[in-house]
Amino acid sequence: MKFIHTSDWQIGMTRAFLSQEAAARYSQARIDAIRALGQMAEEHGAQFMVVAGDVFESNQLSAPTLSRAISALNAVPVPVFLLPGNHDPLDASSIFRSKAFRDQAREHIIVIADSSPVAVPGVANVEVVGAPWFSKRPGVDLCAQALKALEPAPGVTRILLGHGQVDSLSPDQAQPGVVSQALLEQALAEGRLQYVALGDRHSLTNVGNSGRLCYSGTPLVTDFDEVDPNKALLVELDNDACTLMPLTIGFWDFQALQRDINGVEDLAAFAQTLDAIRGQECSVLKVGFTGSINLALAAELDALLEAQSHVFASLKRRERTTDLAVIPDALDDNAIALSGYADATWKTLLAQAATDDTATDALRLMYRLAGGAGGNDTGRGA
Ligand SMILES: [Mn+2]
Repeated sequence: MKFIHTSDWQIGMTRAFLSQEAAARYSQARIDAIRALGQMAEEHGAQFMVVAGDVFESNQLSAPTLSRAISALNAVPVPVFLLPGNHDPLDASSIFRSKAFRDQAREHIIVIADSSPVAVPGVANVEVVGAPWFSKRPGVDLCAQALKALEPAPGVTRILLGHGQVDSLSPDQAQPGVVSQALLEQALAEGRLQYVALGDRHSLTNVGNSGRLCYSGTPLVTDFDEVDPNKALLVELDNDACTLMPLTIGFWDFQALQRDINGVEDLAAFAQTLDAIRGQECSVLKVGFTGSINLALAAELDALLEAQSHVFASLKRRERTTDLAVIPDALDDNAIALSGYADATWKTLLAQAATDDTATDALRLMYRLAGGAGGNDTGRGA
């Protein structure tokens, strides 16, 4: 028996660092991921799919986004179990209870509304047991609660669908909703469950040593700190064996880089790094710079970032980790020809630059405006 374990689709998620154009493509990519998952199910002979929470970014989604997501869901050729998570809890305003959802979602889209076992349509002796979130802050371990109420069913393969951080990985174990890893492992060892499909961590994570307790991670990257995003898991349960196969779904990439720039070679190497990135239009970069450069190089760096920012989905300077000293030198003086008032201003600013960052910024601007080496609008190759 095979199925696909996925989670954290976060349909409708927006990211502030994306331009309007990139944001539209990113939103569409989240919906395309649903279609890709459906294709994977077909390709690998998976009989159903479980989505372990945070299907939607929130319970308030625009009508077009919701309709497009449901349309993609409807096209998945196998039954799909949706678990409400912390982003889309099954509360009074739940998106799963909305008229739009109920009207449009087809019968094979199954929302887990409580923890009673649900038979998988068309698959004999397989049940999904879910631990849905009913609010954004549960007061108990919902997985433990679902297990407690579970009657034994010999001969039935059971998959628990849960959402939240397990205690062994949680930064805050005092949170009442934290999931007990030991209880889940015990249920697996006793044969009460055959697999636990978790959501909430956006990185693919195998928890503990059972080989049956996993976070699938998000099928499309959502943040810079995710270790193994863009994945889903193909799970095969066969008698006593559980085989996991990671599937690559999304192809967006978020990277935080750090660069030390002290001369033209460093800048050239950085430009090469940018050039070598594949799928630039789906790549989000934030770059922190350290080092010490003159005005000419600062102008070239500005120009490079500006030109490349049109190619990437997002390319931004990471202010928090940037500590780049711009120190005007003799080369800068020689590179531009100023006279009269401009020259006097330049010299005044130069004198202040050692102790005043604003003076340095003004010098950078003057340098660019005066067309100093490479300081025209396109910069490189000038
Ligand atoms: Mn999530």
